[in-house]
Amino acid sequence: MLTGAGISAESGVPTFRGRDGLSMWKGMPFEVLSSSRMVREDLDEVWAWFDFRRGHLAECKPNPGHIALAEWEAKFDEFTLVTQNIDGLHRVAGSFEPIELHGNIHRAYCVECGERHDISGVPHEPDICRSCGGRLRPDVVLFGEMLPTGEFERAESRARECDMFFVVGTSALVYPAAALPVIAKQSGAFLVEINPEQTELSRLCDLSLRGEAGEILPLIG
Ligand code: BV8
Ligand code: ZN
Repeated sequence: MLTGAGISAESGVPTFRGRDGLSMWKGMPFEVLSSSRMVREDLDEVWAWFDFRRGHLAECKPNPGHIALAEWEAKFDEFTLVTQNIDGLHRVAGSFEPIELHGNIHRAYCVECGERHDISGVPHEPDICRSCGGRLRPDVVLFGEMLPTGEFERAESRARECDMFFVVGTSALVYPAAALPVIAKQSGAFLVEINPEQTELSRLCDLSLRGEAGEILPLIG
């Protein structure tokens, strides 16, 4: 499974590029706000953007789509959940150790020593690093940044081995995550897309289920 912002849409988490998308904030496109350059140039603004999103997320709960995937994990011997989402809702729904390619908005790390901190429940920029007093930044992969070492490689090897690959709620525009369904298909997997809209991937899919993840996933499992 590869999931994107669309699987959290029914939980009230705005997607990035859809109609209701959170593609702009304070007049800046999110690709600019969520970038390594912004962390270097204006970390205060990055925290304002992430604190705003964390505040909204505090009201969001997993939906039947997240819950169905947590149940699939228990049902199938071989099952891997890879997500581009940073909202942590797969974990709340009961998915065990999803591969979070883009990090997690409820964690931060120190810009000096790299120490990770859990910031769930901390509504604003957390205090200084408990180890070295350095400043923290969101533990999220921003545009122009490398993915967490080993995570993409783990996801890629599972994509090469799987019989079926589901791509749920993603516009498939962001790399290297968007390469995973292509790798799976090229390795012989049956590729299924679940998305109310057509995407870049649709023509490659063996099956495209046009609808909402929260409705379709509980019907399949
Ligand atoms: C990197 C965290 C290597 C931050 C995110 C030109 C060509 C190709 C690539 C590039 C390029 N220029 C730059 C790049 C690289 C860039 C990239 O891919 N850019 C794109 C925009 C072209 N990638 C990177 O920078 C990556 N790093 O390449 O490093 C490197 C590094 C240094 C030096 C050299 C090389 C890092 C990418 C990670 C960026 N971080 N998120 C944050 O959240 O603030 S990405 C961001 O987009 C989110 O994580 C999100 O998950 C992701 C993808 O978006 P989607 O999940 O697909 O969401 P979207 O809104 O787009 O679509 C929602 C879909 O759901 C829609 O299709 C909709 O129809 C559907 N939907 C709606 N409702 C439902 C639904 N589906 C089902 N049910 C519903 N109810
Ligand atoms: Zn530190």
